[in-house]
Amino acid sequence: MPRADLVVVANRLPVDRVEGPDGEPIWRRSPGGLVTALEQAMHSLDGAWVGWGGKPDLEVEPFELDDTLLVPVSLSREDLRDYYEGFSNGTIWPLYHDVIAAPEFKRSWWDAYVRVNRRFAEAAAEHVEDGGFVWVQDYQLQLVPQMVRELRPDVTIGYFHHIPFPAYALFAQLPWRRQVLEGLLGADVVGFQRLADAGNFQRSIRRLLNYPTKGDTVTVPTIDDDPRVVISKAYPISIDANHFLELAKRPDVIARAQQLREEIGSEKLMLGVDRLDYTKGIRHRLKAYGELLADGRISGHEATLVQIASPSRPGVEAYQELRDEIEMTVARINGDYSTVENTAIRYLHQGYPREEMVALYLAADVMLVTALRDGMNLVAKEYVAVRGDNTGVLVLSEFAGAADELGSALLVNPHDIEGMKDIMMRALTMPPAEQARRMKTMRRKVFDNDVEKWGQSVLSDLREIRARRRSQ
Ligand code: GDG
Repeated sequence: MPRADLVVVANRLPVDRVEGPDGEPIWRRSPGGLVTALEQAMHSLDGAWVGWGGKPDLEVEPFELDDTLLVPVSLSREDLRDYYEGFSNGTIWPLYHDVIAAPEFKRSWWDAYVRVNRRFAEAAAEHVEDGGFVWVQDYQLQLVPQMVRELRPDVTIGYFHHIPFPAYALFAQLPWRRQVLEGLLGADVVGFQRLADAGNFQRSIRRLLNYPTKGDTVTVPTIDDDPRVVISKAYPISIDANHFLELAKRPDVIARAQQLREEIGSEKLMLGVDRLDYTKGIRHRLKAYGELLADGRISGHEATLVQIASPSRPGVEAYQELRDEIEMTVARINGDYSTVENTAIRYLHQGYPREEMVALYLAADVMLVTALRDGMNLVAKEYVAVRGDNTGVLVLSEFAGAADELGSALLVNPHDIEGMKDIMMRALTMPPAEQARRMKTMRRKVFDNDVEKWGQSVLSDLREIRARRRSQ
């Protein structure tokens, strides 16, 4: 059985199964932020990745791709319904995003979550070297750290939580709240996006488990009376800023940005890029823009809104309802305020290649990130990274993790529609000198703290823990 020094465990493998040139299925890399973050570590350490292959009932043996061992975990249609769409996206996602949508608590979903988490944990335990590292990613796998610890007490375990961790009063609703905390505390390092998330986690531990916490640490009692110290702190995730800047310098991307501007034709372009998700505040953004048009403060010719809403979780009911609502609102606003020559809102329910996204970022005078709650929000950082000439305005929700680092954006409370309208007007009329001053500060933050640094800081804490343990 092939084994690796570092095993990353994530819901999805970083590859897609597609049809090859002769019609046979092949694997193609689907590089996302996480892959980039871990690339260096994976190569220096000899890495493996455990995750679902993207198709139900796919039974495939572990295989090598670009020096990484990929270990597919098989999920049936029922697993996907109950563990993924059910417990992960119908219970945990809304509960952890401040119950913007109502979480459903179903025992059959929980049972599937336990069963599937065990499958991921077993695959990780089977493929990690003696004394190696296992690094678990995100809310779909909160029980995996504890399960791996039981199977392989010799390994050092990290967990990173990409979404918010809610306040105690909300977390306390979860019928399986103790099991989830114990699951996470199986890790040696539990990482969060914001300091506030780590604080919420520690408060829940004190209230529900009565374990002491101090600074970045939680002390977990053990039966042999040799308490284990778990680190829980913020490691704000980021992007590969240089990669985005490189794309933004490509002549074809620059030409595409100019073409977009010319064809759209309005004086100013405001842009929103989100997965179609109720946490992203798309409805609030549309409402504010629609009211600015209705009040006569702007016309569609003066400021167009381009909204990319990439398709997401179509199997979950709340997402189907949200899509209907957004599309109705867009149609109403366009019906009332577009002209034959000019469309007020260009709404696109499609996914695009990264080059097209960067061209849009370059074309946009104002980027609207108005999430009601968001772990970090990488779109905000991507916009900042590509603005090499220091022009452009970022409007950023104070409820997105990115607001902790990007305080020089125009911060908004997306629930305050009047406030948001004023901020949009301010963004549209901001003098170039102020744009440059704000953009420079934000760009420094994003380039100084890129995703490689994020990966390194988690891994260096894991290495330190392993070294300490070995010397004991
Ligand atoms: C979760 C947390 C946290 C979107 N549409 C297209 C496309 N994208 C890319 C963006 C960006 C990424 O997807 C979205 O990242 P976000 O951070 O905005 O949001 P989530 O998907 O909700 O991610 C979030 C993140 O995990 C990381 O920890 O920041 O808070 O919710 O990179 O550019 N990319 C392409 N075409 C699209 O149509 N190519």
